[in-house]
Amino acid sequence: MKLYYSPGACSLSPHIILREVGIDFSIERVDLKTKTTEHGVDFNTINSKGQVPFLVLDSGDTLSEGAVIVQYIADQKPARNLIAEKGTLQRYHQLEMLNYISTELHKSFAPLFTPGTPEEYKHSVRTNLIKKFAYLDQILAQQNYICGEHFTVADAYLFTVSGWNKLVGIDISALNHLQKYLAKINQRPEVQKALQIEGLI
Ligand SMILES: N[C@@H](CCC(=O)N[C@@H](CS)C(=O)NCC(=O)O)C(=O)O
Repeated sequence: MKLYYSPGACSLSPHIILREVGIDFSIERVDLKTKTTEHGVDFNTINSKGQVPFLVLDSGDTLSEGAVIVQYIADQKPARNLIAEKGTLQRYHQLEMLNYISTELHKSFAPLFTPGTPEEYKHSVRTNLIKKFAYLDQILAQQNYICGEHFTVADAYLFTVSGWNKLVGIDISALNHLQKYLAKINQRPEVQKALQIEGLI
């Protein structure tokens, strides 16, 4: 399969999960400003949403939406335990967290990356995001990973969006449990490889 990505964007989450499951895959970088892939193809002709992540399966079928892509990838190698078995309550709790990260965190960052967003609005967005990260910090005070005691797809997604804080002037340094957790995720060999390949370290 092939993942279209942009360095440090939300596509880092499925990139990490592809590495963690140890599946055969390739990646192709997309310049989101020009909507051109590294091979010079108009990305809109590949994904009419014009967004990463975008996964092309070996069958030619495609998947978009990061929170869904990571489920698909994790389900290819259930033994890796990156997502709970289908139909279990644990699985729904993990989906609950993926959805929270997607709707309450990921999309809230958008105005902070958009040129021309009024400063007053940015201030309220930052305040709102700090509250959401503080909520997650409290969860991480009780457990080692965001969905329990082992690494799951939700951790790759939370690690990815948490990395945007420093880019948009949000200070989460006081959230000690979150800080400790992010340092732990950052040390995972496959996370380090994904960061290196995307040119982020
Ligand atoms: N709903 C999509 C949103 C993906 C998304 O926001 N991708 C961003 C990068 S983090 C992007 O491609 N932005 C360029 C654009 O929207 O034109 C998902 O959850 O995967």
